[in-house]
Amino acid sequence: MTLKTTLLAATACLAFGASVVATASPTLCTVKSSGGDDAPALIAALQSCPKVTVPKDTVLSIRSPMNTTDLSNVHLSLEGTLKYYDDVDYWATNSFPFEFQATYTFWMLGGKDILVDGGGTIDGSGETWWQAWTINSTVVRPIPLTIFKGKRVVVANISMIQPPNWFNLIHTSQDVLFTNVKLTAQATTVTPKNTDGWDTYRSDRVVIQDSVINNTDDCVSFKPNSTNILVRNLICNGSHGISVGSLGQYPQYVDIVENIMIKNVSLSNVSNAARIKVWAGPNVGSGRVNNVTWDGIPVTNADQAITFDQCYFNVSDELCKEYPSRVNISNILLRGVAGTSSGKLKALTASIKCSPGAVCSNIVVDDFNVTPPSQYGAATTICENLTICGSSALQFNCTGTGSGQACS
Ligand SMILES: *[C@@H]1O[C@H](CO)[C@@H](O)[C@H](O)[C@H]1NC(C)=O
Ligand SMILES: *[C@@H]1O[C@H](CO)[C@@H](O)[C@H](O)[C@H]1NC(C)=O
Ligand SMILES: *[C@@H]1O[C@H](CO)[C@@H](O)[C@H](O)[C@H]1NC(C)=O
Ligand SMILES: *[C@@H]1O[C@H](CO)[C@@H](O)[C@H](O)[C@H]1NC(C)=O
Ligand SMILES: *[C@@H]1O[C@H](CO)[C@@H](O)[C@H](O)[C@H]1NC(C)=O
Ligand SMILES: *[C@@H]1O[C@H](CO)[C@@H](O)[C@H](O)[C@H]1NC(C)=O
Ligand SMILES: *[C@@H]1O[C@H](CO)[C@@H](O)[C@H](O)[C@H]1NC(C)=O
Ligand SMILES: *[C@@H]1O[C@H](CO)[C@@H](O)[C@H](O)[C@H]1NC(C)=O
Ligand SMILES: *[C@@H]1O[C@H](CO)[C@@H](O)[C@H](O)[C@H]1NC(C)=O
Ligand SMILES: *[C@@H]1O[C@H](CO)[C@@H](O)[C@H](O)[C@H]1NC(C)=O
Ligand SMILES: *[C@@H]1O[C@H](CO)[C@@H](O)[C@H](O)[C@H]1NC(C)=O
Ligand SMILES: CC(=O)N[C@H]1CO[C@H](CO)[C@@H](O)[C@@H]1O
Repeated sequence: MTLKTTLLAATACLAFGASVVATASPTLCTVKSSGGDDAPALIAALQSCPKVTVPKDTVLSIRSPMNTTDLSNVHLSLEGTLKYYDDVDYWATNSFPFEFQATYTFWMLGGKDILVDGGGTIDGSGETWWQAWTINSTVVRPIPLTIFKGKRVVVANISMIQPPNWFNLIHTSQDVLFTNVKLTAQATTVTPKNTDGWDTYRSDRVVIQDSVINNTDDCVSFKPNSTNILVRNLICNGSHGISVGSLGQYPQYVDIVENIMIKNVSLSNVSNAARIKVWAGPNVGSGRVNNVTWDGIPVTNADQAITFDQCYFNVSDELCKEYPSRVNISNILLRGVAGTSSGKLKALTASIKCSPGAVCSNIVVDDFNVTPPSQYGAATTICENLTICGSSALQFNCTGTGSGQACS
C-alpha cells in the first residue's frame, strides 16, 4: 500500500523533473548572485519557470524570507550554493513561525510536483546562531528548509550544512522523498545546537534514504502525526538516533506515529540508536505509537542503544502510576540493534520503561547484541512494567505491572 505508493509517486516525480523544458526567459530561469539579497529573484524564478538553475560557483545570498508554498511542476537545479545571511536580529522578526514547538523557518517550500537537486549546497550559516544561543537560549533560530503543504516533493543530490536549528522540517505534507543528501553540522567555536536531520509533523508517506548525517541531535525524529514513513540506508554520526516523539506533551492534541519502517541505518557516536519518548503525568495529551520497526541497526559507541520512556518528561514512578500515559505504544519491533556502547552508563545498554496502567504491548526485540567496554562486564538492561517478546527477551529483566504478560 502506502510505501509502494510513495516510491511510485517519487519515481513519477523524478521522471517529471527530467522532462520539463524551460520555456520562460532564460535570464529569469538562471539565478545568479546580485551582490545584495537574492531571495526575491529566486522566488520570482521559481514562480515563473518550470526549471530554475543556480549555476555552480554561484553563491546566492538569502537575506529575506522565502514563501514558495504555491509552486507547481518546478525543478530547482541547485548546482551552486544558497547561503542564508547571518543577521540574527533581522531573522528574529522576519522568519516564518510555526506553532509547533515554537519553531521558525527561513524557507517554506510547498505546492505540488517539486524537484530540488543539482549537487549544490544549502548553507544555514549556523555558527552565528549557535554562538548567539550561548548568550540567549530563546533566540529565534530558523530552519533552513521546511517542506510545508507540499505534495510530491523530491530533494536529491544536495548537501546541507550549518543549520541554526533543525536541518529539515516536513510539515503538513504528503509524498516527500529525500535521497542522497549530505547533512553536516560542524563548528569551530561552539557546539552545534539542536541540529536534527529531519523532523516530520502532520505528514504522510515520506521516504528518507541513502544519506549521510553528521550532527548533534536526532538523526530523524517523528513528531505528532507522522504516518507511513520509510527511513533506510542512512549513516548517522554524532546524533541522538532515530526517535519517536516526544508525544503527548499538549493536552489538547491526539498524537499519532504509525506505520514507520527504519531499515539499515548505522549509527556511531550517538546517545541512543532507537528512542521513544511519550509523556505521562497530569494534564498530558493522548494518542498512539503503533507499528514501528527498527530493522538492521548497527551501532558504534552508543551511550544507551535503546531508550523507550512512557513516563516522560521526568515523571516519578508514583506520578506515572497515578497519571498514566495516554499515548499507547503497540507493535514495536527492534531487530538487529547490534554493536558497541560507549560505557558512559557503564554496562547499561538499553532501558525500556512503560507507564503502569497504559497500553504498552507487543514490544518485540530480536537479535539485540550491544557490548559495553570490557571493563564494565556483561551488558545490563532496564525493563519496567511491560513484557518484552522476541529472541532477546531473556536479556531483559522486566519488573512491575505488565511484566508477566504472555507473548503471542
Ligand atoms: C505564503 O504564501 C501563501 C500562498 O501565496 C499564502 O497563502 C500564505 O499566507 C503565505 N504565508 C505566509 C506566512 O506569508
Ligand atoms: C542524483 O545523482 C545520481 C548520480 O549522479 C543520478 O543518477 C540521479 O539521477 C540524480 N537524481 C536526481 C533526482 O537528480
Ligand atoms: C532573546 O531572544 C528573544 C527572541 O528573539 C528575544 O525576544 C529576547 O528579548 C532576547 N533576550 C535577550 C536577553 O536578549
Ligand atoms: C563530521 O564533522 C566533523 C567535525 O564535527 C568533521 O571533522 C567531519 O569531516 C565531518 N564528516 C562529514 C562526513 O562531513
Ligand atoms: C545499507 O546502507 C549502507 C549505507 O548507506 C549502504 O552502503 C548499503 O548498500 C545498504 N545496504 C542495503 C542492503 O541496502
Ligand atoms: C563523527 O563525529 C565526530 C565528532 O563530531 C567527528 O570527530 C568525526 O570526524 C565524525 N566522523 C565522520 C565519519 O564524519
Ligand atoms: C493528529 O490526527 C488526529 C486524527 O486525525 C487529530 O485528531 C489530531 O488533532 C492530530 N494531531 C495533531 C497534533 O495535529
Ligand atoms: C506497518 O508499517 C509498515 C511500514 O509502513 C507497513 O508496510 C505495514 O503494512 C504496516 N502494518 C500494518 C499491519 O498496518
Ligand atoms: C566517533 O567520534 C570520534 C571522535 O569523537 C571520531 O574519532 C570517530 O571517527 C567517530 N566514529 C565514526 C565511526 O565516525
Ligand atoms: C526532575 O524531577 C526531580 C524531582 O521532582 C527534580 O528535582 C529535577 O529538577 C527534575 N529535573 C528536570 C530536568 O526537570
Ligand atoms: C532482576 O532484577 C531484580 C530487581 O532489580 C533483581 O533482584 C534480580 O536479581 C534480577 N535478575 C536477573 C536475572 O538479573
Ligand atoms: C504500578 C507498578 O507496578 N509500577 C512499577 C513499575 O516498575 C517499577 C520498577 O520495577 C516499580 O517500582 C513500580 O512499582
